[in-house]
Amino acid sequence: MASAVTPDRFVAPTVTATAKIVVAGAFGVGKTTFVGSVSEVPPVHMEETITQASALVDELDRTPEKTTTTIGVDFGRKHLGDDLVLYLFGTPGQARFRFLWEELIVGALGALVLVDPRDLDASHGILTLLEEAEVAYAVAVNQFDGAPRYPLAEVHEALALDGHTPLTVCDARERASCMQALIQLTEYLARLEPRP
Ligand SMILES: Nc1nc2c(ncn2[C@@H]2O[C@H](COP(=O)(O)OP(=O)(O)O)[C@@H](O)[C@H]2O)c(=O)[nH]1
Ligand SMILES: [Mg+2]
Repeated sequence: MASAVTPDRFVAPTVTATAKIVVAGAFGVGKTTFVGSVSEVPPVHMEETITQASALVDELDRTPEKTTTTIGVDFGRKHLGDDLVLYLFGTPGQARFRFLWEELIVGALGALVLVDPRDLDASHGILTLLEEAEVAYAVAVNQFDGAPRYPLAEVHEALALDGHTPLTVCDARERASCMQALIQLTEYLARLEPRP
């Protein structure tokens, strides 16, 4: 993207539209990592060290390397082309933070739902919430090292996605694949009826 303005500081003057995008998903699926990979501003994270009490309710066995759990939101920003800026908001996945992400999805153009192939079932709650709130979404499988590689058709079926819901694979640590997932979501949202 050619711009006279440094995108890490300012939004380019060519920008004519902004969109709020929610990066959603269950605990430990890679939301904070994803926002950090794509954001052109230092991502804002509100993290709190996992406590003994949280260890009882969060599923930590599959993410032993994870030492913090998000209690607030992740925030990032990314230009797409010259004219569009995405504002990314990561939502905490734990059910007890549902009140927070019900607030966060207000005004969102759409959501990218990250799923962990090792626990597809953990995503049903988030998908249901987005459907109830009528927030359009795409899904990206965050392909963790050593996790099973399911054919996308199987993931589509396991998550009971609608036929038109975009589904892709990414590595939340790797910018290019995250961008591909974001672009796929944005193109999908652009094809849907324009919102007021
Ligand atoms: N191997 C691998 N690890 C990842 C990937 N994405 C995230 N992680 C790690 O998984 C843990 C959970 O990620 P995090 O972004 O904090 O998840 P969140 O709870 O959804 O925000 C962290 O230790 C990440 O470094 C990935 O694509 N591959
Ligand atoms: Mg997080």
